[in-house]
Amino acid sequence: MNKKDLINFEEEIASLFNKGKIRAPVHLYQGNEDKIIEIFKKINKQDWVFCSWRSHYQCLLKGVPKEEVKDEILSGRSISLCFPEYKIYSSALVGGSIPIAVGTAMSLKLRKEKSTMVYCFMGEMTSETGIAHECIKYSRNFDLPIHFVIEDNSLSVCTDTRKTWQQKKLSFEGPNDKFITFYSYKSKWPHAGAGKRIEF
Ligand SMILES: Cc1ncc(C[n+]2csc(CCOP(=O)(O)OP(=O)(O)O)c2C)c(N)n1
Repeated sequence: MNKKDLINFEEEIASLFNKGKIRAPVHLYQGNEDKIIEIFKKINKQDWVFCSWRSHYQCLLKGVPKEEVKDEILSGRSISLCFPEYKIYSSALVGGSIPIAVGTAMSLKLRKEKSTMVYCFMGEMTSETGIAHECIKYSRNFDLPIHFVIEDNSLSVCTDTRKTWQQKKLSFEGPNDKFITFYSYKSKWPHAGAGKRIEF
């Protein structure tokens, strides 16, 4: 899957959604293709990937066939795409997948499965929650095989995350390290929907 394939996939889903063919929420990506492709260069087949409500790109880059991802979206499951056979899991709850990702990393460490990593994606508002702070602190202190990817589109639905917290620089913004990748992007899509039928 290259940049063009990713963009075309989301455009097709947007058009199906706007035509009323998808009768459940969709959360689309746009503008972060180069960054997410770069991250996935390090993610191997045996690694686990945990996501939120916006996960089409992760599923495609983890190797789930395009048609399988599309079928699940058409069935109304875009918001919580799970493909256990491809080791990818999503939750529509803010913070919902983070402790599960940490538990998976703990299990890998206890079982000494050294060749497998966990990657946990979240938005920048999610990264400011208590659950994210605790999970990241625990993972660092116990040196778990997990890497957190924080994707900053500057908004929590329609609210400015930095204004909400009176914080010019967010908690995990800064130099990336062994445990954190923080990157910023700007999308053309609304938080949910595709700009016509239902959006917010
Ligand atoms: C427990 C819970 N509370 C509230 C929501 C509603 N909600 C969905 S996305 C979101 C904002 C998340 O912002 P961010 O983490 O920055 O992710 P983004 O969608 O901007 O990538 C909220 C509050 C939810 N899904 N789960």
